[in-house]
Amino acid sequence: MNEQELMEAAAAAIVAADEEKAVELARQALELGLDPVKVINLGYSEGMKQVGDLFERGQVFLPEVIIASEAMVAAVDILEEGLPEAEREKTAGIAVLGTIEGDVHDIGKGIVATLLRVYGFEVHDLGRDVPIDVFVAKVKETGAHIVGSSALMTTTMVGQRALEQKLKDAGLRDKVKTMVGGAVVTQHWADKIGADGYAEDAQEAVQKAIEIAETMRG
Ligand code: B1M
Repeated sequence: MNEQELMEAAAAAIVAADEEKAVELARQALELGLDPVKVINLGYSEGMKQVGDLFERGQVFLPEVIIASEAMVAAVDILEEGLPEAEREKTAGIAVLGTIEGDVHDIGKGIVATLLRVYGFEVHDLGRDVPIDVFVAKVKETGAHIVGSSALMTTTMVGQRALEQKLKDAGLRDKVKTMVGGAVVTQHWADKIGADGYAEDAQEAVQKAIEIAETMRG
């Protein structure tokens, strides 16, 4: 099986909500020496997108989406074993991350957290459905350079704007940079709410975070 075939099979395994196959393909990808991040982005995530489209069209239902996402999590767990060891010296910067209040989608945010750790960030992952005040309190407590929020729904992305405001209210907005992401979020939205960074996928999120952290060190 070549790289392209594996990507397609990985996407198909997610659409079929076939955890066993998804895991087997993740192991195969590592054996073939493929880039785990590329396999996640172009294989498994592509499958999740297709599941989302089928769900929107009423062709699959919530229980199937749940099983598909469990298959994705299991495959990502395997692929993460193929990532280089997280840098022991957490010198790249401090990042607070979470999925915004009212939103339980946390697979993508988890991948972003893992990659940031791999690239030497000290990451405080607050989990999902995180109240805005909890983000603000964690930024204050840790002296974070970056606070990143993930939103997957049009109803929850407004929380990212609320976060900008609450950071201002707490007098922290000039001390911390903000990053936003998640399926419904765009560069346009980031600009509109005054976020400092936006990334479409986890790899881009790391690049942006590194750039942002560098500007903060001066
Ligand atoms: Co739901 N869901 N879901 N769901 N779900 C979506 C988001 C939806 C688009 C599906 C659809 O209708 N097409 C839709 C939202 C519609 C909208 O608002 N526009 C939707 C809905 C409606 C819902 C419910 C309301 C359904 C219901 O109950 N009737 C409900 C919400 C409950 C709630 O949150 N309050 C719900 C529930 C669920 C499950 C629990 C079943 C499950 C989530 C499991 C979990 O996360 N633990 C689920 C899933 C799996 C999806 C889809 C199918 C896939 C999401 C995913 O994991 N993608 C999704 C469809 C879609 O996204 N097209 C959908 C893979 C993941 C790797 O990608 O998270 O985008 P993503 O992360 C990427 C990038 O976005 C980026 O990097 C990641 C890796 O490359 N990124 C960042 C993410 N965060 C970042 C942060 C950054 C930078 C980059 O900086 C800080």
